Amino acid sequence: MKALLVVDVQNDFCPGGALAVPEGDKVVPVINKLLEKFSIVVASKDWHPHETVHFQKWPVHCVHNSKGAEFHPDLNSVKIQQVFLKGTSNKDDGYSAFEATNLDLVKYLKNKDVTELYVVGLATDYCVRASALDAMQQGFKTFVVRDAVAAVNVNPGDDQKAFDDMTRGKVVLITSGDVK
Ligand code: VGL
Ligand code: ZN
Repeated sequence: MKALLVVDVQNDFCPGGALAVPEGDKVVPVINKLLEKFSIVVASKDWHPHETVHFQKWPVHCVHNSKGAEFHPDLNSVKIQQVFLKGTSNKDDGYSAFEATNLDLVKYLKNKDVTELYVVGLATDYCVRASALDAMQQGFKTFVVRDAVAAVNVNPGDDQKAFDDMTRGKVVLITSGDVK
């Protein structure tokens, strides 16, 4: 079975949000089209407490239960079968969806006989990268859909660095047209 993992398509990571990814909202229509091609769809949410060491590196964003932590309003979120909450501790960043604390993502996917994971969303250079590398480590054949991700790019070229890291980690980079 294949599954789609939608990473952190939340208001705070989109233009106008507290930690906006340039053109972060451009991934939304691409993801909405991809949603139709999967029978198993899960999503992660960055879901921080009010105070966390994470906010020493980043502006305050995606505080649990806030407007900024909601999915982008145009994301077809009715297709999402389970949400995984991460970054919930006040002691670490929790970038990877596999660090979710409400449910175990590996167990959830393996229970549904998922062997191939397609990763999309925000941000390429943090949570997408960390989630894709963890997925490979956990034994999933892992794909990242290049036109369905966008990067923060704190430093120019961070997106390319992330793609290089993922390729080195045996993650396969594809475009949305490649998904059957
Ligand atoms: C993320 C920076 C801080 C992400 C989360 O979702 O990629 N980036 N927190
Ligand atoms: Zn965060």
